[in-house]
Amino acid sequence: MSHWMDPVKEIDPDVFDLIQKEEDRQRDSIRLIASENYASKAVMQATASVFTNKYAEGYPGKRYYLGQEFVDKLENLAIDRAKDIFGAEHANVQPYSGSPANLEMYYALCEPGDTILGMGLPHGGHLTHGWKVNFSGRFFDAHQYSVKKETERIDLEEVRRLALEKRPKVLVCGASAYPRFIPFDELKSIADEAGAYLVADIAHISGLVAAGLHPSPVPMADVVTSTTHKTLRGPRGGLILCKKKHKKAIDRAVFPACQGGPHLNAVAALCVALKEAAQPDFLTYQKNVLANANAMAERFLELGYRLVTGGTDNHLLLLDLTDKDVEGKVAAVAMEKANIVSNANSVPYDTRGPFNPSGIRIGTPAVTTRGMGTSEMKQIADWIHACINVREDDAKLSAIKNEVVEMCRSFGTPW
Ligand code: DSN
Repeated sequence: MSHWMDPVKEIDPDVFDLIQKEEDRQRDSIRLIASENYASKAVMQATASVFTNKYAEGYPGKRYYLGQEFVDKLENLAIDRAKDIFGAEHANVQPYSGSPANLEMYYALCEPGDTILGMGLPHGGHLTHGWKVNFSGRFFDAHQYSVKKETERIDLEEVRRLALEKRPKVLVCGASAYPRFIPFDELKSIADEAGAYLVADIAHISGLVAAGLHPSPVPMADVVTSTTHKTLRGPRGGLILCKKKHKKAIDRAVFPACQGGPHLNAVAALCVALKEAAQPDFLTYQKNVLANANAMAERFLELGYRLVTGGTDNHLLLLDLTDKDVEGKVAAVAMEKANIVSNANSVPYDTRGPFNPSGIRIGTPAVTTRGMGTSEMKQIADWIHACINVREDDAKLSAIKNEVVEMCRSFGTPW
């Protein structure tokens, strides 16, 4: 039987073998990593297009090499679609991914050594929001805010106190493991009071924002950064949106300051993804992402689990296993033996360390793309509960895996 990767098979059977095994893994497992998804075949094929062969340092109409007739049209199309869908004044579609996009944002807005303020990694923030082992924690005077112990919601009083005390150049918001809406309006007021730029990293929620199901920071933030492959369901890549007044600084920061030639194959695929995101069924998809996260949260609560913040407003939930006498990693490894793939994650004020945290982060973007609905979510929560209970019994985990594979296959191939 022919396979869409047959040319790879012919040239490099080793890589083909790994591609096929990864296809099988992605088809036969329940993928709950909140930052992952299944891009459409159209997106994947655009990623594999001849645009991978072209260099295009610069911007449309102002390149260093020739042969840019179609590249310029492509990049302008991506810029226009990104501006349209997010209602942004300017878009730069060249960032290689989310971390480079954040590096470029700091480059545009700050000088080395400037003060920045972001949410701490153990409280749901991201490495690039000023965490000490990251460039953002090393090259800037970085301070971190937290969530409130009692509510596990962003501690706006602490944000305000730190902002007024430290006077950051940039106040960064957005998260990798925060199950609630980000209060952009309140953060904007604090940024204004402290004289800081407000930056929103919407990598996780950009699909929800594009669909209008999560408040958008675009109207009030100076700069908005994102990846393109999470809820947005595009190719691996990054995106920066900003106010017109930051256009020049952002564009210069991306090229030539931090990057060389853009990955035009990724830009082509982003174009396709943004077109998909403008279709009515994208809104339905994002609504289902939320309904599925809610259904799973409800079932976990029925099963006696504690969820960080008690539930979810978005595509993810954080299961706190502190009082279950099982470590997050042990639970995640047991789940993987049953083909349920997630990641162990710190919970706020975790009593265990970052390599052995107390939580499991669960996201619904990928399973929703496969067409799974709220009844499957309840079944998945039951399987996770069972995996945790039989975590030391490989035979029982293997029996759950058989059921998981059967359910996954009943939803067909996701590409
Ligand atoms: N790795 C991403 C996530 O899982 O949230 C963040 O960069």
